[in-house]
Amino acid sequence: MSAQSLYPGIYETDPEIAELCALENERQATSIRLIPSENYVTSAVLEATGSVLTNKYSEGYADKRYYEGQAHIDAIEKLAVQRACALFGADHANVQPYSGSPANLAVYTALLEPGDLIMGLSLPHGGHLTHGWKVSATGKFWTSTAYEVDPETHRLDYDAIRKQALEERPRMIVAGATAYPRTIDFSAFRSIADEIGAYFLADIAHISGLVATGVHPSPVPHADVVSTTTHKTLRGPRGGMIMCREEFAKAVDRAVFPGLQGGPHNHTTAGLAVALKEASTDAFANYSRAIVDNAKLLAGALKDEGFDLVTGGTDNHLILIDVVKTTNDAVAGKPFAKALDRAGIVANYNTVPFDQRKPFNPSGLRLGTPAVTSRGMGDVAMVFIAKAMREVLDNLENETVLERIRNEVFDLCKVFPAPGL
Ligand code: DSN
Repeated sequence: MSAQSLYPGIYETDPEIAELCALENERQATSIRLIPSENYVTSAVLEATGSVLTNKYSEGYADKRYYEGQAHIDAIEKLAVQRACALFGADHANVQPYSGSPANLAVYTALLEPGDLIMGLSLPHGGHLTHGWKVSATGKFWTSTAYEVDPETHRLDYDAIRKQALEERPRMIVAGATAYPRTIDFSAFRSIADEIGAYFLADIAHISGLVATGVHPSPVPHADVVSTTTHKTLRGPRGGMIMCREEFAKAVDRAVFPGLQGGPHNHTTAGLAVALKEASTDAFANYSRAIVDNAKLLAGALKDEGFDLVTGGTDNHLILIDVVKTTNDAVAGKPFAKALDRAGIVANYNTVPFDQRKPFNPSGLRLGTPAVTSRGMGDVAMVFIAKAMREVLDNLENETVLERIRNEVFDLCKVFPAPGL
């Protein structure tokens, strides 16, 4: 569709931006999106995020605002909070964080003193910048130490984490990951935190949709605080959310506003409320199960094609390929990701545990199934993807082969239209 028909309002004012939006729409419609942190929101979520709510300032919380005219905004935020608490079984939810990084910053601001020790999963082992990594503000304003995955299995080793925690005595232990393909045992983290009197934060950004539907065990009964983004497996708008026990509610709310943020993005809050309603349906529970089924199918098909997978497979939505190991050192993650992109398959290069290479040109490739599952793709598509990825790996510089695969991807995408586009 033309930019003019897709975005008539933008087109009238700014055809250049309308064209770029239309091109992005086309790219999302016609490529296989395997970045595990991305998804397609529904038209309902899109409408909410594009609504007039973007016009309103609402510093404060429902019934306690610093601006007038909040009748409808308060109702929307209350619904989002109620739906979050009901869906996750949480005492309290703050739906105002602008995204996952501000959410984590707010948790540390709420519960820690500057300089306190945070212990999170090492970034190159699958953690996140905001779990105390040194280049992040969370590693500058607080001190930090990182636990790693087991050198043999590449899985979390709870005995080793416990031993390190007893030695280093962090004030907060963080569980959660951006590149860990296995189930996380949140109760084990709770026991470790209890032994040393530490707070326990579970960052479920990647898996919150799976947690909401019981497809991954929930940290809510175990963690003091649970943070998440809202746009990954949860399939909501770009945003963040914090859930916590009642005893931490005031501190968390104060840290978000006025501690770190100004007015909440009300259009995002409305989109989140809609997404949380969608996530409470049977259809969404089926969708979550299908994400994991597809990930397991894709992992099996990739192994059949000779790919080396970190931990040998997956329990969740995410797969990490060791490209360097797969190719006996011939190809790294970045050139593979770039060739895949030219063939219409979009993933991202990523470190693998104990990577000998630098993060900007690492050994691995990270992929996931939330977005393709939103399109309704299943077993046949997963086998197609694995075979196509093998062909790309064997033909990195062969533009004729990449172009043929690009056309096959295009045809497959036509059979599985993406929601919201
Ligand atoms: N950028 C997100 C991801 O891709 O996992 C984490 O913040």
